[in-house]
Parts: sequence; C-alpha cells; structure tokens
Amino acid sequence: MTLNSETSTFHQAIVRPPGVAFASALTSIDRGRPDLRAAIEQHDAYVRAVERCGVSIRILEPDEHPDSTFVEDVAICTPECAIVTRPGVESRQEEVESIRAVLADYFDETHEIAAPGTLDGGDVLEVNGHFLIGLSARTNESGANQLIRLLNNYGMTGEKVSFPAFLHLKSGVCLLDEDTVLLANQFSDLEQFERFKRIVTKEEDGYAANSIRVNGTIFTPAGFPRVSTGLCNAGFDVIELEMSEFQKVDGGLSCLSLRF
Ligand code: CIR
Repeated sequence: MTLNSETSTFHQAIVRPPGVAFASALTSIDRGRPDLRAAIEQHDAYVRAVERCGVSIRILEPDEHPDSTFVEDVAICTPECAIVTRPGVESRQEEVESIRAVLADYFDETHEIAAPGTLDGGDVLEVNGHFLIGLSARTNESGANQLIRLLNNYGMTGEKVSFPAFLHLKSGVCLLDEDTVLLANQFSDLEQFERFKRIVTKEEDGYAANSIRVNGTIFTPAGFPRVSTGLCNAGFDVIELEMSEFQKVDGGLSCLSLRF
C-alpha cells in the first residue's frame, strides 16, 4: 500500500466549476466580490493544467451552493476509503449530498463524519499515511477524533494540530515532496514540520503557501514571484495559475479539487 497521496501519483481529480451563486461565497477578507466569468476562466485553466499532469478529471455540474467549487472541503480521499465530511459552516453542509454518489463511483467504502463533529477537507494534510488534522473554526475535536478512528480502522493514523491565523491547515502549508514543505511564516514553528526542509514565505506571500503538487509539478498562485522563484531555485517544476477570483473568497489551489 502506497501511503503518500499528497506527493504520490494522482490518477483522478474531481472538480466543480463555480456556479451562478459563486459571487456570494463566504469570505473573511475585503478584496471585492469575485467575477464569475473570470473565475470560470481561471477554473478552466486549472483543470487544463491538472490534465496536462496526466490526471483524469471528472467535472461535476456547477450547482446552487456559493462555495461548492471548493470540493476539497467535502471529502477526504484515502488509498483505502473516502470520508464524506461535515463542513464547519452550516451554509456548506448541504454540499455533501451530491458528493456521496460521485465518490461511490471510485471507492468501495465510504464513511461520514457525524454531528456534533465538523471537519473541512482543507484542514487535512496527509504525510506518508499519517494525517495531520488542523483544529480550526471549521474542524472541531469531535470531527478530528472521528476521522482518526476511521483512519485507524484501515491501519492509517492521524493527529490533531493547532495552528494560527489561517482558515484551514492547508491554507498555510504544502507538501512539496517527501522531505520538503512550503510554509506560511506563521507556521514556521509548528513541530509537525520540524523534520522537513522548509521553504517559508514572507507574511505578505502567505496566500501562496496554499500551493499543490500534482504528479511532480508544483502549482502555485500567480502574483507571488518570490515564492515561485524560491520553488524554482529549490529545483521544482512550477506552474503559476491565476487565482485572483478564488482568493477573494478565501479559496486556494488545493480547495479546487479532490485528488487521488
Ligand atoms: C469557505 O469559506 O468555506 C470558502 N469561501 C473557501 C473555502 C476554501 N477551502 C479550502 O481552503 N480548502
């Protein structure tokens, strides 16, 4: 069993383009409302880039939920099973309804996080079969404990992680390879990453810490030249993708797909 899905080869991705309600997506920042047409173009470029990395893409229909393009948050895909989450804001909880049937096409076994647990996929980072689960405004102790129990049933492990300043754990960290992480500077002291080589962003580049590795290529948001240069200088193949419309509503590169 290969247990390193953040950095091993992905064969499948599931995405959902933003729909008509996207301009009303949740946000904690004041960068203006996103433009739907531009968001669809940016999403399309993302899909094409993932495809170019040899990944087969399932494109779901846009739906009426403002945040449903952020499919990462509604499921955890492991090598052994899928887990449908229970998102930490009520306005996103109905998003899970349509993902259940989709996951059943790929996974023999699916499980669910149940109340009072809440868990957003953006808080879950897998490192060599060990799942770091960020405790956040979206993911609570019960949700994290339920996930750890489910993982244990399949011989996988998890641990809870407290972290500062970001919406989700993965908003501030990207596993670049088995030994290297990209970290927002606010994460630089987290003990979970002490054993890694660390590329740490400046505070003003923190958004770019939400980069992703797709089959050996690092996708990083456009507009953060210090980060992309740092990645190139460290020897990584880098693709920059325009993410302005998703950034306006707290969304990053990892949020836009389920990858397995
Ligand atoms: C939300 O607040 O839920 C969305 N506007 C953004 C979700 C971003 N997802 C992620 O970081 N995994």
